[in-house]
Amino acid sequence: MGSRILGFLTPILLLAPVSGFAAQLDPTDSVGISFWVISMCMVAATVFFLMETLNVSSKWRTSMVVGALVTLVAAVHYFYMRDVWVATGESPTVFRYVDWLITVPLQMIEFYLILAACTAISLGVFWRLLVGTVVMLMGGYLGEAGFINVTTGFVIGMLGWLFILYEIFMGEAGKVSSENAPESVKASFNIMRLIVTIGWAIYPLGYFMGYLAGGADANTLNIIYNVADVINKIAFCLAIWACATKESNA
Ligand SMILES: *C/C=C(C)/C=C/C=C(C)/C=C/C1=C(C)CCCC1(C)C
Repeated sequence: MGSRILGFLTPILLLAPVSGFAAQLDPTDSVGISFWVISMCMVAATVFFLMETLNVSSKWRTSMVVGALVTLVAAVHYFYMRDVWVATGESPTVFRYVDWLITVPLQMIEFYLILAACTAISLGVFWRLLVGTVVMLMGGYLGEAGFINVTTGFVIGMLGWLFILYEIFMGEAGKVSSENAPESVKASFNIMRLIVTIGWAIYPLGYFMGYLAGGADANTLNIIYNVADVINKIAFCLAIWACATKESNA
């Protein structure tokens, strides 16, 4: 099983960096370097989560595999975004949003999956979190790409985010976690929603600084988004790994 996964994964992981070797990375380009370093973190995290899938009991495997997909999809986007940045010096906004549109819903599914692995929960949790995510990201994208007014985009994005926060603190997901989940799952759920509250706040702050408060330069905005991504993806999935491992050994 383990060797089958690795045999399948290795070519993908090798192809991704190779496909991104087109432009020369300047050693003084700190934004370019941050894209590079984060690509490596995402690859390492992917291998880790996939291998750890073998150590958890079967009902926790889906959560672990979805976590690995988050970092895998992000790794491939980071290779490509680095290349866009190095070749053009411009922000890879479209690819950032394509990445978010795939990875953020996958992360939201995790709230549903970790609760479903240990207790009864309705599919409504999954759908509400998905709707909140799509509204949040579409608002942000339409604003950043210039299709709608930047302030309108910001407001729509904030409403989507608040809707997600409501669901995980006061809605069904929050209630089921605090009332029915075992301690280790509750602890991970709390860390994950802290990430969604504090870690995620970095993005609207970046958007606000970049487009509304007179403008941050592309360097700053990309560094902010990059640092946020590495924490919000890898630490988020590590929280899932922590409860999956604990519950499997219990
Ligand atoms: C791995 C990538 C993640 C976790 C990306 C998360 C992105 C956000 C939480 C973006 C939020 C935004 C708002 C809340 C309002 C303004 C527009 C956005 C899209 C930057």
